[in-house]
Amino acid sequence: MRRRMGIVPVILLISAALVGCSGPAPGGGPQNTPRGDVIKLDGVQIREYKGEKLGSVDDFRENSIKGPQQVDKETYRLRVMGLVNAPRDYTYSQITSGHAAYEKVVQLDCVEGWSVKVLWQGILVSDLIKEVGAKGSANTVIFRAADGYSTSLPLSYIEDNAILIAYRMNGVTLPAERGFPLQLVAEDKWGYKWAKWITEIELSDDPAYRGYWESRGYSSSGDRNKSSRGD
Ligand SMILES: Nc1nc2c(c(=O)[nH]1)N[C@H]1C(S)=C(S)[C@@H](COP(=O)(O)O)O[C@H]1N2
Ligand SMILES: [Mo]
Repeated sequence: MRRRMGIVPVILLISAALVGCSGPAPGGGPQNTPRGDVIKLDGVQIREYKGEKLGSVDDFRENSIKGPQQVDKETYRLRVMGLVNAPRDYTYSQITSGHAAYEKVVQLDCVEGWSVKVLWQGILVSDLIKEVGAKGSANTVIFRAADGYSTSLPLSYIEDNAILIAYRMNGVTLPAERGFPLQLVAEDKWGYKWAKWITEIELSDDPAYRGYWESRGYSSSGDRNKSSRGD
């Protein structure tokens, strides 16, 4: 399951899209994309998985509300709190080394009309929730991020679909542009549910909570087989 890369002394410089932020659609500003910016990776990406071709780290468009966040691995903490028995702060290595690792090929679809499918590697959000012990009244999981972004999903969706919080994609550590240290792999949901740079997971009893794009008119369910507007 787990792919250990060790320390790879090669730094791959890959060109990436540099995109203006805060457009009118989730991640949807004008794409003036002056290519030529680079994303540094700590290894060579896996580009095929069980016979299926994968997209690349630099196929995603960087159009986050405040641009890429630089999170310090040493001081980083992931707080899991809210309606739980024992709130906890996790260090980066407690997340990446202290839990069972899983991997899945999942496609992210942004409402702007672009999609990328890659291999995500990480841990189950529900494993963290088990550790802190959700109270019976908890039914909603709110994700907050280093840039002030937030989004939420039903607790049942997180548990029933073995939803991952990823620290690697295509076998390399998530770069800052892709949400280092952690991005939610919200499969079957529009891209705006895929919180990057996650710093806090709150267990809540408020299914009506609306995150950044949800409070700006985007669907709270965020199902990618439905319109991204409404509900
Ligand atoms: N913290 C944070 N997470 C975020 C966003 C953001 O602005 N801030 N944008 C979302 C949107 S709209 C999309 S489509 C995906 C895109 O991921 P990418 O920027 O890696 O392409 O991130 C999502 N996660
Ligand atoms: Mo998006």
